[in-house]
Amino acid sequence: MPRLGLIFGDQLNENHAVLECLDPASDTLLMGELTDETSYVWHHGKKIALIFSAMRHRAAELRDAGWSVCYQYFGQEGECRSFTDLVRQRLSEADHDEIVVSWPGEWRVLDEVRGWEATFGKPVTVLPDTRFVCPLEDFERWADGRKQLRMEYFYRLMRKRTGLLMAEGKPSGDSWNYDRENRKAWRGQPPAARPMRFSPDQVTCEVLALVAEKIDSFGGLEDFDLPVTRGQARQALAHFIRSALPHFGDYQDAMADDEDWLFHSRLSFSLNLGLLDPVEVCRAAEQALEDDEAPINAVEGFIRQIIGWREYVRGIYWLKMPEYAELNALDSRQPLPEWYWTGKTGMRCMEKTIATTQRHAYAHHIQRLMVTGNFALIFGVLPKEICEWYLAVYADAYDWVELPNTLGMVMHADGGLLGSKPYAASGKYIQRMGDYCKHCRYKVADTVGEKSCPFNALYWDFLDRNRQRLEGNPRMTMMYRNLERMDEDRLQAIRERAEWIRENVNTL
Ligand code: FAD
Ligand code: DLZ
Ligand code: SF4
Repeated sequence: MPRLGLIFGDQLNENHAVLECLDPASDTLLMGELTDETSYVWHHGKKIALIFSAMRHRAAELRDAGWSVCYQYFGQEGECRSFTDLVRQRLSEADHDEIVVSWPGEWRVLDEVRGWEATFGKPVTVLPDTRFVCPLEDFERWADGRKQLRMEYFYRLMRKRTGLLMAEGKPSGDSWNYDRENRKAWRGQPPAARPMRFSPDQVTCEVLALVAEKIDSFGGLEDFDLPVTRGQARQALAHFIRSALPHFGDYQDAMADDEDWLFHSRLSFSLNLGLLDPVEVCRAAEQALEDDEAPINAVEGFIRQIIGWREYVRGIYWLKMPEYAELNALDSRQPLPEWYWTGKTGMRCMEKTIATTQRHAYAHHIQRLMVTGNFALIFGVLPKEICEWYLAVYADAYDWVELPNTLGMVMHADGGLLGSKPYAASGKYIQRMGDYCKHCRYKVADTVGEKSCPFNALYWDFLDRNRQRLEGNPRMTMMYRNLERMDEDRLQAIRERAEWIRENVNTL
């Protein structure tokens, strides 16, 4: 009897395990645009449009390749809200003796899939998710018995496994990591790279109209320009390698008031939909090094983000879920300030980062980490609320990658499992790495007083409040030494300013 293969909307990869296991001559593929998936957070409209358009294009490609694809359009007749409803509906129309999926990108969905044998009385096979370099069992084996998990050591293993930037068993250039060279501020030169833009075709125009009309979503839909097929994603990759990679390393940590992308790749959208393969992306960067088109600090830095951080956060997610989502090691309890959703704040760095987010469903890593993330950390936002925000507003956001980055890397709510120290910083860091402060109503040089930069008092207050938890961390010794030098009157004034900010945060 024929089998049923469910393709999740973010698993559009050509090497999908279900496609390798099923037979187009006898089996059916199932895909669906589902109300529950569009509403479990208040997603950005461009994120939903991207996923729907990419799904529709992929379904057409699969049909062209000879597959029978059963595709549920959003709002199509029938009460089909969830993946479970989708499978139930299909089984009511045709008989299948087995359901086959690939490991989903969210624990929530895996939990749902695990109930299907009982619900439908059919065997359910969960195949590996082939969008990643490191199988989950290998990550578990690597993590097993280690006192401390550190990305750097995992990354070296991935370098050896893939052979990327390796020469005769040694790292190319004799160093594993060139991060020290990647911390320049950007002062307008070289000109920022322009990402490749794709005009919406008819399919994308239809989903944009659908989202505008039928789905309550965050952010704007104007100027949608994202790649929605593998062909377009490959063009975007080639464009990035040519135009931005050479400077990616130097300005990786930079921020700029009037530049949304700088030298970032904007490839996370396509990588996380399976339109690009991580190793293919890294090989393209490696080739640029071999061709003398990009320096090693850029190429190594870029590859580290993909086979290092991206694989590492996914490994941590599956190693620790579902308990991970509940952690709150710093006991952060503040509600998320309202202007995270509206962008209406006088703090220029926040206003600009949120405006970029509203416009593009994108902000680059340093904006996510050191602006919106840093504020949430030092202000003490409840992890659940800030995680929900990040999961909603970015078009590359899925639980496997958003949660460890937000809860672990930004909020330190896992007590240091993912990263060795919280990335807490005052306004001085934001000033050093960009030019927002020049345009801000607050004074970055001041720590107390009505006009003082809110990041400053919150930063010292964060260190003070978390002294017991963080003081012993060797990577924070300098920070605590500076706090120690502060006299009690000054510290008291800072505490009062921080308290005022907490009580009046929505007016900032
Ligand atoms: P580039 O700067 O060009 O980097 C190249 C690639 O490296 C990215 O496309 C991405 O695939 C990978 N990468 C870089 N850093 C990370 C990282 N920390 N974790 C995983 N992959 C990484 N990334 C997501 O893909 N989805 C998310 O939901 C997401 N949420 C984040 C939340 C917070 C609080 C923070 C601090 C980071 C988050 N990131 C997330 C990581 C990173 O910010 C984005 O991957 C990156 O900004 C995407 O833009 P880009 O493609 O231009 O990246
Ligand atoms: C994020 C998302 C959205 C908005 N919509 C859909 C959808 O309609 N259909 C679908 O199959 N997937 C969607 N997704 C992605 C899922 O939420 C989920 O992250 C993955 O399918 C799990 O791999
Ligand atoms: Fe941000 Fe403070 Fe600088 Fe204003 S002064 S842009 S709030 S860091």
